[in-house]
Amino acid sequence: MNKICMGIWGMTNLRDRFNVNGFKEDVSVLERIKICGETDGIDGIELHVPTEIDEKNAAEIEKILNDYNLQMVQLCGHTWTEPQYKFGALGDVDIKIRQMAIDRVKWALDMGARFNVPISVLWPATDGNDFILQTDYIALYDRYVDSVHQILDYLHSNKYKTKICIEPKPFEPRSWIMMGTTASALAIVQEVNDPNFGLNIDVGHALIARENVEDSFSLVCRAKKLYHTHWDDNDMQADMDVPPGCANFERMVSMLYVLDQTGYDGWFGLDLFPYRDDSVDFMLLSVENLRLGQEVVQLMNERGARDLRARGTEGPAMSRLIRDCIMQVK
Ligand SMILES: [Mn+2]
Repeated sequence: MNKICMGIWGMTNLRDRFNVNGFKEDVSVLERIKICGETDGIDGIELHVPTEIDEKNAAEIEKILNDYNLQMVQLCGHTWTEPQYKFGALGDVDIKIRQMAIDRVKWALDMGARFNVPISVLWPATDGNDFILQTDYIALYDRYVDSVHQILDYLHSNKYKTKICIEPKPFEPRSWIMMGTTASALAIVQEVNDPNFGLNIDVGHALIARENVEDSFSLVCRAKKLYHTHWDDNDMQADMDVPPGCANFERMVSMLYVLDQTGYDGWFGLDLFPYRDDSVDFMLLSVENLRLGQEVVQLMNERGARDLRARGTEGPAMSRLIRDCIMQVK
């Protein structure tokens, strides 16, 4: 069964632009990791260099991970929270800023190797545009791909096993972010064509891009490039990062169905932002919903979903099957 891990960035006081103080209290990084360890169903964590881990606290984090038998699953170089990255990072026009971003990702790979981290995400948060014709996208893609090649050269020269994953998101913090959809990220992944370079589909990002998520998961799995997943949900208006299944339970089942069909054996990462609510409750609800969804898929398989679907004509019958399986496993 796919293991579940939690992004610790969402487990503290969270600010938004209308309340820069947040509604909660800050929780230290070490405390957040302990809380993950104490939460049923959570087997790993995800975090950023250097905002959540650096050389100063790495030994303490290592001890907590061992104490709670937690795995560090994803370690990401933070390249969007400092002034130099306001107009871009791995794709920035300024070669010095681009180099800083590359070095930041290399730092995440070095630190990740110490923890045998399987995944490192690249999120092109600020590589994009706010104004019409502000950014030359052709040049941006050239620079970004060049940075990716430098990172992969470093990875291979150090014999790191980490898989680097692009995580597409259409907008926020920029009006538009480059490679904003699953298919456009896959185009770049296939251009680069490296076994250690693939995708992390963040379900909420695909939903605000109004993607047909069954199609997106199928496309990436068909290309054998789905290396990681981020689960969360929203009403397809904004990336609210509520627990998976809260807004689109049947859609969640459809994605789990495709992952079962294609044999995805990677992690389910939780990328949650409980601005107002309890982060443990968010994690528990996520675990409940994902496991319930997987049970629904198993029951659907037992009841002939694959044959029904292969016909391509059985819409109402499939809808009844999904409904009945959801009702039965509850
Ligand atoms: Mn994410």
